[in-house]
Order: sequence, then structure tokens, then C-alpha cells
Amino acid sequence: MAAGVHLARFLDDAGVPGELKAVLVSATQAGAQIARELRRGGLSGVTGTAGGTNVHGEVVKKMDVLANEILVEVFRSEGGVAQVASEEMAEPLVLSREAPYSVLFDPLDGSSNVDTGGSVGTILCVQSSPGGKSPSGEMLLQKGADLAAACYLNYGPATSLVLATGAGAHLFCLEPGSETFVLITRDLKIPRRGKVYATNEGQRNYFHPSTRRFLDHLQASDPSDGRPYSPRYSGCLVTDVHRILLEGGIYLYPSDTRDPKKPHGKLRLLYECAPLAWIVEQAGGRASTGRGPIAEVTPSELHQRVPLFIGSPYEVGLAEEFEGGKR
Ligand code: AFP
Repeated sequence: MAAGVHLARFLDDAGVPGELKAVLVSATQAGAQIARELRRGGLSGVTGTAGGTNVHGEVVKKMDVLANEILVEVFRSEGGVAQVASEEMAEPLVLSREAPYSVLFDPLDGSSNVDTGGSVGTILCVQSSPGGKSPSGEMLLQKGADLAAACYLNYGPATSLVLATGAGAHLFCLEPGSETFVLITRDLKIPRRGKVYATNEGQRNYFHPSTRRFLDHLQASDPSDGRPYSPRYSGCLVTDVHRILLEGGIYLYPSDTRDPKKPHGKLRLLYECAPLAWIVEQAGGRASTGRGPIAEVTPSELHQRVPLFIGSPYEVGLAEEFEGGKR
């Protein structure tokens, strides 16, 4: 399938079921609308804080609220979605009893970048929804391995979409005029190993000794082994994972001792880590908690956090050796 194909045609040719295609096309239409609002920035007063904090105690940006509203409304009108759950909503929202899919998302990842012109993203995944009974939050506690589809949008110099529906991960770019996504690369393959790592080194003193040893290894000078690696940390998980998907390397947000209330790090399993893990693994990469695949973690609560090591198979395997005490 040649590059230049529009998303809807790509999904048809890939044999994606009609109802799932409709959900994904709606998700990307919301993405195009969010991209438009981001470009308007201060012109339409969507910069700054919305006042108050979200269920995680984080300061909420006006663009967090707007991006969340755009996604909720697009799925409300789409009709094929049973429930939506979001980083910005304490509880899931039931939209339909009979619909076959539910959607979980981080509407604006990296929102602390939004007022300073940095790149931000949207992370989204689609689960199958067991019909015939009233949708409930428990139904959303599904392993990442069981997803029906996942995608992310990176709002950078261009708006990129990477999508996976079970047969590879595919890169699209938003065509500004038509506001449709056009295929750039089919079946992305992440490099086996890379030259960069992405992590908040400012938190290094809170990292467990195993993680500090892993970082020491990446930073040690051994040109014959491609070390030292270079740090590339944007403050936006989507932007860092996008770079790593295209060029190789590793992003890590490990568990740490900074906040006893958050022993498993900062990132949320269901709508940040599991969707990205599903996409990266279909491109030949890996995603781990440090002790095992993210895709095999069975969620116990909607906003559960997990440590994340994601990227090229070589570096994630290495990280597991250090986290597992083998090195
Ligand atoms: P925000 O959406 O609150 O900006 O958080 C972004 C994020 O979830 C992820 O995109 C970043 O990689 C990470 O958190 C940044 O966290 P630190 O500020 O602790 O490094």
C-alpha cells in the first residue's frame, strides 16, 4: 500500500472492522481539532491554567480541559463507544449500553509544555466492551495485551499520528489543508538499539540503586559499545517515545522514593503506558515495568501508576537486567 493513502482507505484496505474504523476515524478527527486549537494558542485564550487540580492533584491547563471535551464530544456523537475514560476524569463516562468498544485516553500529554511552545501529545486506546450488561468501570480493567487498537498524536512541527490495530504500527501525517491523515510509513520498525535515553535526571537521587547503575552504564565512556548515550528529554512522553520509535533508544520513568504515595512512578497504566507499549511492541520494540511486560500487567484500578521502560529491545532488555539485579 503506497504512501499517500488517507487513513480511512488505509483502515479499509487493512480489513479493520467498520465499527472500529469509525471509532479510530473519530479519534483522529478530534486530534485534528486539538491540533488546530493548539496552533491558535494565546489567540483564543486557551493558554494558562483552568484553575483547580485533577484527580491526580495536578494543576489542570485550559488546553487539558478543551482537549478532553473535544474527545468526549466526538465519541458521544460517534455512537459506537460504550464508555470513555480519561486522565482528566475521575470516573469513566457511560455513553451507550450496546456499543462494542470503549476508549481510554490522555487528552493532552505533556501539557506543562503547552504555554511555552513545547510539543505535546494525545494517547488513546480502544478496548472491546462486553455487551449485554450495563458498562462499568471494572470492565475497563483489561490487560494491554487485549487491546483492539491504540494510537498517539504528536503535536510538534507537524502533527504525526502513529496507529496500531494488531498488524504493525503505521505513521501518518496531518495534511493541514484537508485536515486528514495521510500515510507516510507503513509497518514502522524500531531500531534494535539506539544512542539516546530520555528520563528526568533531576530525580536521579530518588531513583533506586539499580536504576542509577543502569544510567551510569549508559553514561559511561565506551565508544566501541556506542556509549555514552545522549540525553533527550522533552517533558512529553509522546514526543520522546516518537523519537525513540524512529531512531531507537529508551525512555524510562522508573519507580522511585520521591513520594511514598507514588511508589510506582508517575505514569498511568491504562491510558499512557499500555497504549504506547502496544504500539511500540508492534514495531518490534519492548515496554517493561523493569520486571516484566507492561502488556501483561492486570490493572486493579483506573488511574493506576506503573514504572515504564520503553523503546528498543536492546536497551529495555538491558534495563531489566539492572532492575532485576543481574548487573
Ligand atoms: P504533564 O502532562 O503533567 O505535563 O506530564 C507529562 C508526563 O506525563 C510525560 O509526558 C512526561 O514524560 C512526564 O510526565 C514528565 O514528568 P516530570 O516533570 O516528572 O519529568
